[in-house]
Amino acid sequence: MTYRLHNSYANSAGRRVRIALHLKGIPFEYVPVDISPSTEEHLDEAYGKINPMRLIPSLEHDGNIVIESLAIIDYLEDLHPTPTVYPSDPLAKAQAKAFAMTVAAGMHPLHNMRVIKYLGQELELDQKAVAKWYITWADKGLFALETLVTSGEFDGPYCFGAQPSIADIFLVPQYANYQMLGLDLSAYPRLAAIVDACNAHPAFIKAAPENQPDFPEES
Ligand SMILES: N[C@@H](CCC(=O)N[C@@H](CS)C(=O)NCC(=O)O)C(=O)O
Repeated sequence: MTYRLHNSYANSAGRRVRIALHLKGIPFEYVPVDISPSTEEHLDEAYGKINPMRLIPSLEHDGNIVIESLAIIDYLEDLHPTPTVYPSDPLAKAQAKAFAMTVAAGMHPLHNMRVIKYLGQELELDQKAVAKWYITWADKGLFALETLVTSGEFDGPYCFGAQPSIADIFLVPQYANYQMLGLDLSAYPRLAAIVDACNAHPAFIKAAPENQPDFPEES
């Protein structure tokens, strides 16, 4: 019952799965996929047989493959329900899932490497236009996320209470991308406080890029 996670230290969707695996204390084999522009291993024929979208992560388990980070985490949740990554209250559960989906469906795809590359190389947008695209969709998404975590009645250091949930799992890698690119995040103080709390949690620390085996030494 070995889990093999195809991912990269630099892969934010893979980081979501790593956080879930560490929160649940599930051991797994780390299978690095080099997505750097000079290598693009994920576009290889061999990886295409694992993941037809040629995106990472992918999870191999008992000879089967599961793709898509949310589907992977739900699969792990079904097989290892404790500790859960979902709030027990049905409303909080729906809201935490909506938060995660806002990241996964409403934000991340618009910022993906292949999309940004397409805007520049195929549509020939200049750097300024591409940056405008990036910041526009980041700000709309971040505004929605900040609203989702401030409009409810949830206390605690995390998005929806005292325990990290699917919402925190999806927030941290996305927020880190924006931090890395130097976006102004000052309009989202609640998200900043949640990310600080998550970054002090052992599971999130273990899943961080710098703690992965393929993290470049001189990065
Ligand atoms: N919806 C997918 C997204 C996966 C994804 O977009 N992964 C990115 C890295 S974070 C990737 O493989 N990008 C390569 C590319 O854009 O060509 C999931 O949640 O697993």
